Amino acid sequence: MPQNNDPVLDLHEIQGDVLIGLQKNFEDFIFFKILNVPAFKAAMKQHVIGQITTTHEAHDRDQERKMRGKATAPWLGLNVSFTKDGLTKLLGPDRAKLSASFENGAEAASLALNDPPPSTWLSTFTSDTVHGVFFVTGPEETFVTNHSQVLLDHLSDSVKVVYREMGNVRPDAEKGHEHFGFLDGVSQPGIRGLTQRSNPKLEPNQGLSGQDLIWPGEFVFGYPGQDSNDPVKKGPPAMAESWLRNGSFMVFRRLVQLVPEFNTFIKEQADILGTDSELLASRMVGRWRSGAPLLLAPLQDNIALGKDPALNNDFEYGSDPLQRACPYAAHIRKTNPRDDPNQNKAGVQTHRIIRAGIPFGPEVGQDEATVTVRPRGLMFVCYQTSIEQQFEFIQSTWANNIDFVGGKTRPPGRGRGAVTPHFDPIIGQASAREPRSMDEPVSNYPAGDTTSTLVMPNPWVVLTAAAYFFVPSITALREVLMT
Ligand code: N7H
Repeated sequence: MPQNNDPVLDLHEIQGDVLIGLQKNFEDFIFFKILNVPAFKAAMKQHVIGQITTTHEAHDRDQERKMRGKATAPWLGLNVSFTKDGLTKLLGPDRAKLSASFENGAEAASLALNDPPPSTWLSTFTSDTVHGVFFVTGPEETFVTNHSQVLLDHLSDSVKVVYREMGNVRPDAEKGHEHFGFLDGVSQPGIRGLTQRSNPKLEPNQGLSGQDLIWPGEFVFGYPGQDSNDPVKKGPPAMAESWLRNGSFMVFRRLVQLVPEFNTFIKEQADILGTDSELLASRMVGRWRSGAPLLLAPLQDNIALGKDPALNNDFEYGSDPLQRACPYAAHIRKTNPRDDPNQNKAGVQTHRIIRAGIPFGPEVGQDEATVTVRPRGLMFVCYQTSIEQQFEFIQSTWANNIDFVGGKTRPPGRGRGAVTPHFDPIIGQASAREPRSMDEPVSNYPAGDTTSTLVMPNPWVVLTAAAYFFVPSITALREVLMT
């Protein structure tokens, strides 16, 4: 809750998935096209807007769950957002344009992001214009599908469902882990005005230890963002028309994960490189499967550390200048280089995102020892106020850029040449699908002298659908979009 000079957020206005995340074991993604605008607007006003889960509700539910250790009710979550074509459908062709990336859309961005071409994406997803998406979430699948059906009944033939898919958290001990087996949702930016400080006196600029507090304008329109020269100070709010206030941009990417192929590759390469396969996989991610960061557990997993939110983000990269603990190319070091001495920390804080994805697809079956038979992966969702400076920047300027993070040299005795970290091995994409590399897969912790390279002929994360959305505030829905 707000302290000191924190901004006051309109929690009743911001949709619940943006800053907190809807509580979800199952999430129905309903991508729709609007067929009848007046009927759609009438149904939204009469039946849907009042049901949308706000940040206030999502926050209360989270607090309740933390206090009791479990949910008190089968919580239903509902959010809605619109593509550029959806906004044009609702506001007319003369509507004011939002940012260039949003207006150009994910298909146009695919070339610059080295994505597989849209012609290879799921044909149902690309079969018609997507105007918007509903997220319907809950604790059980039938609960969610029943509520989705009520929603679709209300909207009746004012919409056509273009594509629909159910995301589901993984079962039992794998709950919270993505399909490669790593704990997900560990590092999220803290939000000034929302995230509670665990140690306000000693760490006034952190939520939990190591969780930097970020000004909310990085994620929601209408509030101050980060100052790009000072990691603590507020900067200007993202420029926006007044009706965008309390809204956000959402990036959706359906990422297939080739799990048997990933596991087979890791085992083979560990043998070839003479290293442990679990250590190799962790060096590609930057954390062990438990969530324990390599910066704090460089050589073996520490399960207690992995699951402790008070500890599992309490690290920076300044203490690891030679990538001995964690490779420069590791997924979490590429996508958030934190205080890396070759970066300006304040600048890094202007490229943060809030992630809110969920896995999709079944567990790996016995018939899938080496090759994927049934698709599975991540319904990746992230929130920001600049798609250019946040999601796209992370993907193209950091993950896909073989020279990032730059300015590194080998330790004395191993040559003085510059280090090329190469690709983020998890999400980095090469322009012509050529094999990707990663520097220093073999650990040199605490003082080894091995120069090694991992060559990855094929990606294990494959984009199969993508779209950019605007997530309006409750008032914008009522007073601007549905009038
Ligand atoms: Fe990543 N993975 O299993 O390897 N991610 N990610 N991601 N990711 C993170 O901190 C993964 C993807 C970020 O602040 C963890 O929650 C997989 C995209 C960022 O320290 C794990 C896929 C983008 C962070 C994974 C995938 C990002 C992060 C560690 C795709 C943006 C936080 C747990 C299938 C372009 C970094 C955690 C920080 C963490 C995995 C996608 C970004 C385990 C499998 C597309 C910013």
